[in-house]
Amino acid sequence: MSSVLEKFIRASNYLSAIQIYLQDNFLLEEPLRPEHIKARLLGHWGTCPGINFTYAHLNRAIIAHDLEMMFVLGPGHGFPAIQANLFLEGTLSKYYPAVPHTTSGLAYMSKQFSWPYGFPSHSNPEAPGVILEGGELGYSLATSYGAVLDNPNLIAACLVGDGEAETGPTATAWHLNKLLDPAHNGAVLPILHLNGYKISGPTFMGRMSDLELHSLFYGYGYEPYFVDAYKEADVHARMMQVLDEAVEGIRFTQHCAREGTLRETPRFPMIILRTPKGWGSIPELDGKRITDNHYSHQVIAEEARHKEEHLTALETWLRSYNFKELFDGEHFDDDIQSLIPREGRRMGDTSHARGGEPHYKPLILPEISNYSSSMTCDLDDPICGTESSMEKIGSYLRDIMKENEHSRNIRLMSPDETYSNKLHAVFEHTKRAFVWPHKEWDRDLAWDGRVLEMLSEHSLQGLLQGYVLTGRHGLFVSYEAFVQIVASMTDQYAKFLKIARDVKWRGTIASLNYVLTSTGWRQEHNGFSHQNPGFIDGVLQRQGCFTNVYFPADANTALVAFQTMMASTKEINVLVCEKRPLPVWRTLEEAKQDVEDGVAIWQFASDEKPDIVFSAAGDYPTLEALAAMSLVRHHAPKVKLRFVNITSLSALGIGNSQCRVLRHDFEHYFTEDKPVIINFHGYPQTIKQVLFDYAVDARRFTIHGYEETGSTTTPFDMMVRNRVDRFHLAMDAIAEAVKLKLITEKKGQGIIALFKEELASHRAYAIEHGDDPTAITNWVWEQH
Ligand SMILES: Cc1ncc(C[n+]2csc(CCOP(=O)(O)OP(=O)(O)O)c2C)c(N)n1
Ligand SMILES: [Mg+2]
Repeated sequence: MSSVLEKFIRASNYLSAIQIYLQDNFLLEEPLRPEHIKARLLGHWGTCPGINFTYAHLNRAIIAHDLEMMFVLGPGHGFPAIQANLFLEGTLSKYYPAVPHTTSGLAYMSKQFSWPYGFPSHSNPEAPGVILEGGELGYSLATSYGAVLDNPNLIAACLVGDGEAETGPTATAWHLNKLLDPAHNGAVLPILHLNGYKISGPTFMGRMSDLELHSLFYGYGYEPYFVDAYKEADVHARMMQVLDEAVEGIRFTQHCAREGTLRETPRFPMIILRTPKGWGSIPELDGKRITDNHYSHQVIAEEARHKEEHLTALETWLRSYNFKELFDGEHFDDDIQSLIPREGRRMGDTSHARGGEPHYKPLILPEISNYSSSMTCDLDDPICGTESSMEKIGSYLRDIMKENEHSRNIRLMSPDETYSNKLHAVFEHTKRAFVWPHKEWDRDLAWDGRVLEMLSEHSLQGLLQGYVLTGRHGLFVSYEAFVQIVASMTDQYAKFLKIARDVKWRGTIASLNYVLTSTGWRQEHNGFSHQNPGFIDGVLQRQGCFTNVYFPADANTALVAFQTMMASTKEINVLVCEKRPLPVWRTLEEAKQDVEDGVAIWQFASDEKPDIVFSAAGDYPTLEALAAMSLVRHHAPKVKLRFVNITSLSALGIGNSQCRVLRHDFEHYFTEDKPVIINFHGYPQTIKQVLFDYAVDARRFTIHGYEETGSTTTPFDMMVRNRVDRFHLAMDAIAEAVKLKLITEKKGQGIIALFKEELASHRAYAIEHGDDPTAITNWVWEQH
């Protein structure tokens, strides 16, 4: 068997290498000449031999044990190796008929690699079997754990680079075994690839001894198996033995868990694979050690087009694979063919990586009319008590989980905040997954729980990506300020999604949904560090109509927006709402319309033919804007006002990406020429950039928002300091009324002086009593 594996790996190494170098003479039928070499040599060689070694051995194990396996590659720069294996197993030809399993296909694949308008240099959504680009390193392990959740028969073989293993996200993801109940989930087989180097130096783990590594990973709860290409007389025999034992170990643990006889903490295997970086290529060049050194990371013999010595080294290396012996121009050697798993079992062709049927099923979503706020009032009286958006979402989520229990296809990810973010209703139905020892006094823990809590936003994001990309549903609930930790992961996911949306054979997947709560406006008790609305900016920067940010003003609207997000597909959605009870302004029917349109004139607060328009996005900003309107109406009753609520923004502007265009013209809401005072949940710049495409005369817009001013203070003072409070907004309106000659300058100055006094007395009260005056906290809307 070793010789069979050796042939397969020889073929995949050759196919990987020629992608990086050759634009002609692909089978080396002639002596290698400079013109056969690409003008720009772009790609990464060093990692490929270890990937090829692993892939071939996994193929053998798949066939021997009839495994349902997917391959998740951490160092996505090793894409030539992935592509070579997709070619060998026939998957590339299946998805890309332009690349037949012949010399012409091989030539096409080689030439088009890292070529303008050809194949990218890194793993990418256009490649079958891929659910992670691995351009930004660190996410393979968490993504793999996400993929195997609720997929009891799936094994995700995850190759982690030793450089990648130095990243924070990877370091924390080793702990994800503690969330994985073997009775109901599949398994991750981590393969830590110690090729000893990253781009330009040694890796820490590469220089750790076997004892140190064993202690570390045993401590994390794994059973480490070593495969050391430096030491083994027959490294293939060793890898086969290790893989067989690993598969048996996984199956035994799963079997015991599934028949109810597993009593102790499960311990899954992992493989620590030591290989020389650039294994089997050019030993030395220009007096430098290339193989088994960081110099093999990218392109080696990079001057092959210009320097005789490099060309010769390259040719000697490529010919060392003796590819002709393995491929006759039409067919691969029988031994190679024998290592290709049967249809349906090939890693590149795994249905799990495609979304759609049979893995994706839309959620059964309960009818939201059952969750209407306890309305005691009719439409003329819009204040129908107060309610917490998050508690309402919690009840709804509990029922979604109930309704879909038989499908086991929804998960909640939260960094230790399910209770504090008021989603505790879900614990009436499910628990928090926790497989390591429990204490009697622990609450809401179970081996099998739909809620995944871990104080690692990176791990949760990776889990969610893996879960969603394999056809299931989930949401990530976070403190608003700390979701920034994964902003870059979200960007990377958005890039993947942008391309994946246009790949025909990628089926439906659910949207990636975030709920951001414990928002900055009510983090006055935790202070400045907890005040950061910046995550939405990155999301709104994503070009294309697949990102939405919802700012529900009340609990009814939050519920409608939440349902919309959970029903949507192939998008990234962010819902921003507070967890404390706030006034309910909208009936469910109105809320539905607001969410559908993304923007609405709230009639109950609006006059005919307004002189000034107030607008707000967000729950507290809406409350303050409405309170400001009351102040203006009280002090300057002749000034006519309108209130426009902005329920969502997308990369396209106001409204969600489903709307694409507003139901009415921009001017229908914001008038043609009246002053508009906007109170925004996030940074004022965010709304300014959105307005750029609409507003002909930007000078009529005044924007209030988070001005990066915060501290430990009272809730109202938090808003005053950022000028999003009712008095600052009302002062702006009074100043506008003076400019419009609706009130005299003297009257205006008098009102503004009064508001300033109010602010000063509020401040004095807060300093004396440590709280806001009840006139502020108990304010309710009175219909004018
Ligand atoms: C988060 C992140 N930081 C930096 C880089 C730049 N980079 C690309 S490859 C690489 C080295 C990777 O080393 P390793 O994981 O050991 O991969 P391999 O040796 O298998 O090529 C680095 C630092 C990156 N891609 N992602
Ligand atoms: Mg490495």
